[in-house]
Amino acid sequence: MLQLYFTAVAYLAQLAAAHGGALNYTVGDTWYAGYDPFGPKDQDDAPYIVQRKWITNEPIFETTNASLACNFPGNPARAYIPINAGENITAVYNTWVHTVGPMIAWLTPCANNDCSTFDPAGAEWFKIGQQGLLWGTIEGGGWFQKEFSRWDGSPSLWSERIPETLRAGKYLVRHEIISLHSAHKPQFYPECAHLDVKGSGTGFPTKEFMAKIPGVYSMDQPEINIDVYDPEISTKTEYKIPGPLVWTG
Ligand SMILES: *[C@@H]1O[C@H](CO)[C@@H](O)[C@H](O)[C@H]1NC(C)=O
Ligand SMILES: *[C@@H]1O[C@H](CO)[C@@H](O)[C@H](O)[C@H]1NC(C)=O
Ligand SMILES: *[C@@H]1O[C@H](CO)[C@@H](O)[C@H](O)[C@H]1NC(C)=O
Ligand SMILES: [Cu+2]
Repeated sequence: MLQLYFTAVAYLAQLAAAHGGALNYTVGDTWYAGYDPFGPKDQDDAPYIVQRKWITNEPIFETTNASLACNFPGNPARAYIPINAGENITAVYNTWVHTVGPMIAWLTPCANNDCSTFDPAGAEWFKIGQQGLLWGTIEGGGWFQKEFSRWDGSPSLWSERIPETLRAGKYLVRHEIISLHSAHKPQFYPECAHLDVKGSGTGFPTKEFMAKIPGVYSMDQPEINIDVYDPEISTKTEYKIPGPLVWTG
């Protein structure tokens, strides 16, 4: 009983912190370990962790923050997720608590084909998939962000396909949730992992699909600097996800 009590309290404390992020990844039936922001320090050198280091699950509030790329501090991982072009990468979350706003998956190629030395500052990213308002209105409708969460701590899954024609190489994949429940105070939750994309494709997106992060968002964009409770906005049934078009290969 006492044990249960403490577990419940710890769980509620975690909920009260009310944030989160991508914790693990899967490709098919294979699991890959993310960096646990509340886990032990020895993760930093762990040869099996595929995700860049992040040390708090607080959101990033500034569209200009350098940590918008790969969270804070964003140190490189040691491992890569092997994946064939055309396969799905699934990001695993748990108890995601926010309900309003889009989710976008991005890639950028690592310079010199080496993500362990790659600094994403100034990198050009492209979208491989995005999820927004599935049904209903902006304020109360079914955003993917709300619908994908299992709410009970069991894995909540978000899958996007690596474009089949994408040329092979090492890439960062960036999973981003943008939460818009605070008026005019967008919250960004990005995490990055290292990918080793295999395949015989030669495709690569052209310039109009590319964006810099930070850079792609600003408080001048009505989709970012938004009050979802404003009656002019709350009842709309469409939300345009900001940024370039998704590149599907
Ligand atoms: C993520 O993987 C770790 C082990 O690496 C595991 O302890 C944890 O439960 C996993 N998280 C989810 C949400 O599946
Ligand atoms: C950027 O975000 C990080 C992580 O949330 C935060 O610690 C830092 O203060 C922010 N930097 C700026 C310049 O706002
Ligand atoms: C792969 O991801 C796409 C895009 O989200 C989705 O439509 C499809 O159902 C996924 N396939 C599997 C097998 O998960
Ligand atoms: Cu939160």
